Amino acid sequence: CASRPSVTVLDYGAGNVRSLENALRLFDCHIRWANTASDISNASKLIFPGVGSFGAAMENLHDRGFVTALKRYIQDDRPFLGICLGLHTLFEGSEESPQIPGLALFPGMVRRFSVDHTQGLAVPHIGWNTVDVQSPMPLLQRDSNHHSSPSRFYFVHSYRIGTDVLQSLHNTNVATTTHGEPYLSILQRGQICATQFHPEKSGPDGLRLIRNFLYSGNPSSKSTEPTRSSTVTIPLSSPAASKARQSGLAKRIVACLDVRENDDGDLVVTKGDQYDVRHTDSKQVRNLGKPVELAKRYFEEGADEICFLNITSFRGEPVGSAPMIQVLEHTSKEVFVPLCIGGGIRDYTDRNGTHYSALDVASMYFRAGADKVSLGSDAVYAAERFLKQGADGTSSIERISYVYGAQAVVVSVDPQRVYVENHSDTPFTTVTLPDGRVCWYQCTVKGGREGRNIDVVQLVTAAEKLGAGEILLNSMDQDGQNNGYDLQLIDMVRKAVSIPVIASSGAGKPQHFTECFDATDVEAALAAGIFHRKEVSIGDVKQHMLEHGTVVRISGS
Ligand code: 1PR
Repeated sequence: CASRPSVTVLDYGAGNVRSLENALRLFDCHIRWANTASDISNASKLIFPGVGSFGAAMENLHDRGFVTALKRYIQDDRPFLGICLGLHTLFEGSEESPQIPGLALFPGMVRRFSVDHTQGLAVPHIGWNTVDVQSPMPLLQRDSNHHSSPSRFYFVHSYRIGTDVLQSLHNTNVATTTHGEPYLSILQRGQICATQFHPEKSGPDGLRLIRNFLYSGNPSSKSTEPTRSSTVTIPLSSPAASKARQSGLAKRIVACLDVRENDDGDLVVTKGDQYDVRHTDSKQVRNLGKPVELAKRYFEEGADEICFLNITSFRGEPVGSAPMIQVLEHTSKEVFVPLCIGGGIRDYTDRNGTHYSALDVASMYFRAGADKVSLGSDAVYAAERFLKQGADGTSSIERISYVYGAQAVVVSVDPQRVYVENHSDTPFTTVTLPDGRVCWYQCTVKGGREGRNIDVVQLVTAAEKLGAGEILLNSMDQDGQNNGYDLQLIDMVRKAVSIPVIASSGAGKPQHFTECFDATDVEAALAAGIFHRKEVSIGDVKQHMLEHGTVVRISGS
């Protein structure tokens, strides 16, 4: 029908465009995929979702003969939305790939953040941040103005368009975001729009921006407001609430779903107690629900990220019967916040003798809707090799990071405490626990079943050097204990790397989250058991964060 918008998506195959496709389907959009240059020339609206590295994106555009048609389309001021790299490639070039020029439709270079964790500013910049709109921005139009929280969008990048470039942008509307320094987060000149953040992963605020782009020019047929996540109810006038709504990067709350087959062969969400997922009496695998249903509930409750961990994949073939592929495909249809998938991402050969590299496995997950992949055991092996012989470009971390970008690679750490009498009893990095005991943290593989001769600091520093973009820091000792996070472990890791850290294991009540953020300044905190057992909701945690004055994303309000 006439009012049904038609849009062409320029997919160059290096990232997760499934969530963009799913977002477009929400608005009853007619989607075309650009396969030839004429598909671009004939587009009525064009979206360029860019994930991965600048060089890979530009090389792909050249290889497919898209550059001339794309430049012509934009120079003719036709409806265009660039996302993340789709913004960067509009400029002259990027420090990320210095030898490869961009489209040079706007003056200036994209540069790496000049901040680091010593200022409490991890790079990549991952998470939910606000935008400071400097001039009218139809893209951000809201249906009603009663909203109380600033819109927050999901950013995941290490390179940005800084103030040096902003000053040379004429007759262009801009919005900026600050991560230690202000940088360009929305550009709009005529019908050319581009965002540094991922609107397709930014919940209701992001879906609203996509809708505004689709219906720009015929607002009369604009579809309804996108799905609203539940919001916490707290008097907005309270000093704490107004502080928590301040601009800047919010602390992320991640819901984690440990997934495995139970003894009847059904894929269930389970939960370990110090990594033991079987009930003490019945020995049955704990069954706390179905993966897609729980993920949807957590999205609606306001989770900032969903993490699936396929916890027995080290045994069989991680992608053999592809159960997790289907979980991702179904989840990404209705969950519009970042999805991380871990478990079994490594080189392997299936029962027919077909070889899959870790990059092949990761690519299957990205195509199915994952935004990040998490490496556990394989990251330990990669770190052990790195400590022995340095980096040689062959590790799974290096190979996935090169193609999809550091921000797409998470290293999941499964440490167990090893107690010693004195700090001098071991060469590994030790801490003193609140009860006075001294321990170091041994890395394990195979779901905690095998201890390795490497400690957590060695693993996370090697992982960062190999190109990982984030650390998921579990604790076997605290897993499922509900008495709080291992603050000594988390603080030690936070200080050891400059990439974001997600604290995991042990949350029992909302106060444990703010205790962790206050004591360690990590970017995110993860929980599983209290959410699955409905002892605490994500809304409860965010309400407490608001009252505590911790910067938090309140979605949809
Ligand atoms: O080694 O690359 O195949 O990855 C395996 C992945 O599965 C790793 O990320 C590893 O952490 C995870 N895993 C393996 N076995 C288990 C187990 O529980 N038996 N899950 C497991 C580890 C960590 C969190 C957990 C938090 C929060 N679970 O998922 O939920 O501790 O729980 P809580 O809030 O209830 O305390 P590879």
